[in-house]
Amino acid sequence: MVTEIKNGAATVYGKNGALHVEGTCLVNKNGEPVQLKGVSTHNVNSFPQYVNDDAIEFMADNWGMELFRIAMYTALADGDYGYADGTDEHRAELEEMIVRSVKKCAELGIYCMIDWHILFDYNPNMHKDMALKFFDKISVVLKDYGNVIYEICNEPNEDCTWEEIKSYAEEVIPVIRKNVPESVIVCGTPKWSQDVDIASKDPLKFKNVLYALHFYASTHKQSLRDKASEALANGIAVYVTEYGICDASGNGAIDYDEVDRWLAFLKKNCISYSIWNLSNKDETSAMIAPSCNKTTGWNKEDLSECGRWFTELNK
Ligand code: IDC
Repeated sequence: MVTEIKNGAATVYGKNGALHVEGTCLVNKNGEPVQLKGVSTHNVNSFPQYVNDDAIEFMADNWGMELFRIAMYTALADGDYGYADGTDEHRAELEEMIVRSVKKCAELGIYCMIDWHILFDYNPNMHKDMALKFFDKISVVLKDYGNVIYEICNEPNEDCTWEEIKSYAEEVIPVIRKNVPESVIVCGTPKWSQDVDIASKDPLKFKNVLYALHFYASTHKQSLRDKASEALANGIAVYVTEYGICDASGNGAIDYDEVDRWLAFLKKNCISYSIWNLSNKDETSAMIAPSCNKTTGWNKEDLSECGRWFTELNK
């Protein structure tokens, strides 16, 4: 089902197979720690053109992309409806996009993350019924794809508490696990997925779960790494499903020194990470230059500063 060899060499999936969590680490089929280098789309309602087979293949072959994260906003954002507040027709298109992408990633031997991207809907319980239906439906269709990671709520925020997130997760996780018992699942944490320390004091009672930690290097620094260290010391596994090298608005200046500190921290703790974002929006975090309309096959000149940094990044 998933390609293990491509062009004569083992793919990232071929080397690692279906993943699971041991202690604070995401590990491969042999129990060895893995650290996946991922790329996150922007909101796929707004930038669907980048979710195409050629682009996925291009990034896997040329950018060292090992995981493709599909950021599916659930509620209205930037003028575009999300999965939960859009139409049935729109939902069907998004589901088709996800299934197609997972299959393409499988064919390339890379991983794919399905991100239920709550943001303006700051409490996952707001669209819980829709989430339960979505994850049930999609996990049945994708049950034989061991390269899928489920991210059940991107960034709870405002006054949403860990107790509220936990109760949501306790309903959503069993729905996925009924269809895919060994699935790897990432759960968001309070305050835009920063309060992993709070989650670690009252963790979920499921195996193969990681907790989302999001950082934007010009905004989030040592104090956020301290929270992550506390969470790890308390025994939970952390996944940086999204990060930026600029500030938390997705724009502003790049802080390379802080980025280096973060990457060293992630490496030391074997934490996987996906960069925000694959689009040509006129903002620092977008990897494609605003003037470039190509949707695959980008040259160096087609990329923004962030895009060039990422494509030259070696683990
Ligand atoms: C930002 C986008 C920006 C968009 C905004 C609202 O970069 O173009 O206008 O969302 O849709 C997050 C979120 C992610 C944000 C990103 C940067 O998960 O959706 O994207 N960010 O602000 N958390 C922290 C930062």
